[in-house]
Parts: sequence; structure tokens; C-alpha cells
Amino acid sequence: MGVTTVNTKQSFSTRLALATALWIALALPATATSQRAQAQANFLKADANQDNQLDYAEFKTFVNLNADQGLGRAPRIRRFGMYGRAFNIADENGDGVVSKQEIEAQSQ
Ligand SMILES: [Ca+2]
Ligand SMILES: [Ca+2]
Repeated sequence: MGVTTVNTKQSFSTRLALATALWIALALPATATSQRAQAQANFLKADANQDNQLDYAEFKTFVNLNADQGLGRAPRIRRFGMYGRAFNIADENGDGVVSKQEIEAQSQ
């Protein structure tokens, strides 16, 4: 009897540990932090002339990279070809380029 009780407890805590590990594994890729890190990496990749701002052509590259990874609204922007609209929204101060700060403001 005593042994059975111990075994039951162990298997319960093992299952709990497994469930927790699985939950963490599933939850992690979807966190805002990792999405933001991916978007930042994509920003650097898309910024062809490395001036820390995206012109329209660079912005399209940025959206396509994000869409490949399913980040935010990028897959929808690509599917509907709404690059121009997204660019105008992202370019808050209307200077014709999208800065890192403007991208950050978008992703919040
Ligand atoms: Ca640039
Ligand atoms: Ca701007």
C-alpha cells in the first residue's frame, strides 16, 4: 500500500513536470520578446544601405522576411499586397522612410 501511494505521487509529479516543460516549449516561440528579436534581425537584413531606416523597397523586403516567419501582420500585408498602405502607416512622421523607432512603435 505504502509503495503504491509513493508511485502514484511520483507519476503525478512526473506528469506535472512534463506538462510544464511542454507548456514552456510551446509558449516560448510565441512570446513577444522573441518576435521582436526576429523583427529586429529582419530589419537589419532588409536595411540594404545600413542607414538604420527602411525606404519603400527595403520595407517590402522587411515585410516579406517577417511574413516568412509569420510575424505580426506581415503575412496578411503580403497576401493582400498592402505594402504601400502598411508603409504609410508605419512612416508616422511622413518623411518617406521608416525608422527603427517607427517599427518599434508599430509592434507595440
Ligand atoms: Ca536603409
Ligand atoms: Ca519616418
